[in-house]
Amino acid sequence: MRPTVLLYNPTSTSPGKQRLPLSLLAVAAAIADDYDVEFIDGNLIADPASHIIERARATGAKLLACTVMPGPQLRQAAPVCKQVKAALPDLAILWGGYFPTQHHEVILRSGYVDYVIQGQGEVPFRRLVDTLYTGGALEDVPALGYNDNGTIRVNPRAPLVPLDNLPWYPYDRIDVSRYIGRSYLGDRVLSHNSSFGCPFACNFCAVVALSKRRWIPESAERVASIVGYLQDRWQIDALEFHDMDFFVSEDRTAEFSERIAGRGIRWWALGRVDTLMGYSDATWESMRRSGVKMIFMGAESGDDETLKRMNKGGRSGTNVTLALVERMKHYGIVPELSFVLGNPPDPEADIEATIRFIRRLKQINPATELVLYIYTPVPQEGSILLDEARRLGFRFPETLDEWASDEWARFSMRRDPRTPWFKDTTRRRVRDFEAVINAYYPTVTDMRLTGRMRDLLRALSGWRYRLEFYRWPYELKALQRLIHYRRPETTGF
Ligand code: B12
Repeated sequence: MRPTVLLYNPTSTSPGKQRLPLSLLAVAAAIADDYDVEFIDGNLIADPASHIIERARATGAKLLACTVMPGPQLRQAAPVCKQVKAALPDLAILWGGYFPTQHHEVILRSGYVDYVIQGQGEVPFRRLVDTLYTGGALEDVPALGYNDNGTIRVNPRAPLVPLDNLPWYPYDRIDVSRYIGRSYLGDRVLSHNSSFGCPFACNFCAVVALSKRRWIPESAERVASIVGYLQDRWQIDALEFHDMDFFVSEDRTAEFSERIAGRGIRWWALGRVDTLMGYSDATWESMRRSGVKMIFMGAESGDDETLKRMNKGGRSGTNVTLALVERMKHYGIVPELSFVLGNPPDPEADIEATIRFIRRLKQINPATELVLYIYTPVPQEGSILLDEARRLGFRFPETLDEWASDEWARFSMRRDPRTPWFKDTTRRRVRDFEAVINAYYPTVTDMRLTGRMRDLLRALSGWRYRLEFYRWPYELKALQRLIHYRRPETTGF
């Protein structure tokens, strides 16, 4: 009998919206030839703690490996792991992913998580599993953090491994059909991750700690084979790519687009404004033919000075964003732009500049989707935004239980973070503006909005939009609630 490793994906979204647990599939691939891997998904079961305890007893598993991002996942992972540790003190608990990469110290001092792995997970995970199941020294496991009798140690990371050298995800070990979703992209939508990392160092972004400015892609050929496999096996008609930046290499994008054209797959991915603006017309034309429907990009701010302070890098600038939304209109591909609002020290000025900018964007390309986040600091060496935040009284929680509280889960959702420099009136200004602009330009991705509802929303909000009077939009909020308005920023990314 092969030894078992339990893999736990804490809940991250509302029921019915679950996505393939890509992070765990990626690390499971590194051991699946030699170990039994059992996935436990908090999005699919009501009481993960009891389930984990039952499965650990039944299989004799020595390790529970858990992926954790801040927000709802952390909120479930912490109490569940605490309960599991109390019941089964000998079951080792490992956390990997975004949260443990940024906040290892607080996790390893909690008393209920034994290990963390930081950054790219596959190779360190394989080494740790072999060490725990067959013997070896913890010091030899790259990127591993552990509590050595009160001293927190973190081993140096290994070089990143090219994704083509890693095995495909072990799709046969989970019930993939439970993750096939429906969205504006299609009726049978799955997700994939085709690269790791991002070469830039924006100082509000959590990716930097994870990949340290490297980007390693799967080849276009392999990505296209995976798309073909998912289509043949599960009849998907659409795919979300959850890469940190899908589009870093124009050659790869062009080749991938050529390879999947004609398959009838609609797709969505994330990229940078300046990179995509640098693409040739020929590549854009191939992308259009290949079925890309929408591209998510961080526009971040309507103010060039703020973009500099964010260390956005490259050729970013508000003019580039304006030019790109115009270009995408030509190709019929929807730009989905996210903004990080309310940066210290002057969140009000920053927000007003961005509101004016968004009005210009919508005038050029009304189909542009908006995702309005509020700045929440992430630990990053040399980040002037974090330094500024600290100066203004910001502190990260000092215990894991505090991180898992309602207050800090809200912080991580980036809609109402309650940071010291951010007044409630400013938050209301953002949400009021959002209600008005979303009514005036209803999102194309909301499948429940009929033409008549769109007309009604537009008619009701017209006077406010024209007069730039966004306050107290109670009538619009009520109507939006009534028709279950889809807000992309709360459903994902
Ligand atoms: C898919 C995704 C989701 C999915 C969840 C999927 C799931 N697991 O169930 C959904 C859409 C539900 C989601 C939700 C949220 N997300 Co999210 N999400 C992502 C996204 C786009 C991709 C993650 C992914 O699967 N990547 C593919 C895998 C293969 O890569 P990976 O996760 O990095 O895993 C590697 C390593 O990290 C490591 N690793 C990861 N886990 C583990 C576990 C172990 C045991 C080991 C050893 C290693 C390991 O090894 C892996 C392989 O190398 C990332 C952004 C990004 N592109 O990374 C944001 C991201 C992680 N999300 C983020 C956030 C904040 C959220 C939200 C909490 C808030 C929000 N508004 O977006 C929401 C919650 C919404 C809600 N209503 O509940 C932030 C985290 C920010 C931070 N400070 O750390 C990110 C980074 C987006 C961003 N740029 O800001 N998300």
